[in-house]
Amino acid sequence: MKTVYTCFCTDVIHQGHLNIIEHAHTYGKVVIGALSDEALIRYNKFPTIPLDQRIRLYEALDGVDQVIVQDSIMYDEVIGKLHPDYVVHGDNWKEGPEAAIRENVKTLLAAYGGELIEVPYTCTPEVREIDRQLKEKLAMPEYRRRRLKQLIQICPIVKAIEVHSGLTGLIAEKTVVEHNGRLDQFDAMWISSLCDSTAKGKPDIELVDMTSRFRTIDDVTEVTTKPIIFDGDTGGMTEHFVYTVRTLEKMGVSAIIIEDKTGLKKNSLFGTEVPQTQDTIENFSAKIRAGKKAQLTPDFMIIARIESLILERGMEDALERACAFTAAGADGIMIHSRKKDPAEILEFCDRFREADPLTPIVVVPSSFNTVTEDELSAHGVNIVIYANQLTRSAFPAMQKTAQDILRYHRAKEVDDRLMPIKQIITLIDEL
Ligand code: SPV
Ligand code: MG
Repeated sequence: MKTVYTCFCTDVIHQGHLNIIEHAHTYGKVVIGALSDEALIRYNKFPTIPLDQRIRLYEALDGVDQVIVQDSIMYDEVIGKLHPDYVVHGDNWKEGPEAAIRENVKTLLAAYGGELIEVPYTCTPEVREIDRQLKEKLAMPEYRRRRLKQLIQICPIVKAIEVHSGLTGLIAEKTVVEHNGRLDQFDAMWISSLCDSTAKGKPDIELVDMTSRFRTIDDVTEVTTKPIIFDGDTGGMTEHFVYTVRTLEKMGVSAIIIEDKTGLKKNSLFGTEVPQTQDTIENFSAKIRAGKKAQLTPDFMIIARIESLILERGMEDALERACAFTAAGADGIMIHSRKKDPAEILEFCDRFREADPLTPIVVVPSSFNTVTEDELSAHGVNIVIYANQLTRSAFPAMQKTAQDILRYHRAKEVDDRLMPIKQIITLIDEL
């Protein structure tokens, strides 16, 4: 009896999967791989049901002889263990990042004479409708809100990228790359006060009001499913902050980060070059407590951001605040620095982790950008936020295009570096 292997990364079985099983069954004993949660996430497919339920779902299908877990999107381990005579897959993986998985399977099979069988991908209106419904479900506030806490449990480090519009939201939602045999994508989105304000041509001083910030969130949630971390600046007056928490929660936002500053807020990356006042531990703790009391679901997170290193108040002050804010109910601590060297951030993380092994730590490596995700994770960091890189890459590109059109009195000279017209008119999917 020959062994036929196929890997499933779905929560819903449709005709396409049944076709694959039927086809596989004609070759021998059918073994299905259930892709693990961590691998599914890296592959940009967030699981809506737990792994054990997915396994039971696959086991119940006619023609399936065995279900095993596949821990990685690449097949090295599973093929090494199982040595299937055949691997069956839909033929829709010949382009884009998935092509690397196909190459991986072909190489592994070739080493011992196994065979890859590709069946035509089923693209009926029913299959498309199921995919659409699944996506809509993930975008609903209840699902989206709780997703950040789920990711913190599953991922070694949660990666968030700044977004400030529907378009940047789509980049965060859809960008997947293959690099060194791994697929990767962003797990979450950061609605930065700096970039949200900059996109509106305003300074980052809490001038863009909450109603306008909420509109940005609406634009992003309309076209995405990934969880949102909202930059709440100082959180404003406690009496206002409690309403902000309720509204964000209702919108499906997963977390707000508020910084322990008071008075006119300036961007942290100015450091001590401009006057900035840190709030007292007592006042800021009271704000956190009020926010926690106001929230209605267990999913929403209030994360306290500590500005002691930015304002050069020292490591001891930062650690004292971290413990106090956690005791006041903060669901996470963000520690910020504007030094190029990550040393003080890593020292904070190590020392906070000695005192508190669990409370999630968030960092924003804009200045200390040499540090890698693996290093941060090894020091106990749970969330890394790439806070402004999309805006900082787009602005110089747009500015140069504007300058060159003025310089040459036509657009021909800039055309080579532009997205083709065909691509821009088809970039946004229609329903
Ligand atoms: C933001 O992105 O708005 C932030 C991070 O608050 S920073 O700009 O580094 O202060
Ligand atoms: Mg900010």
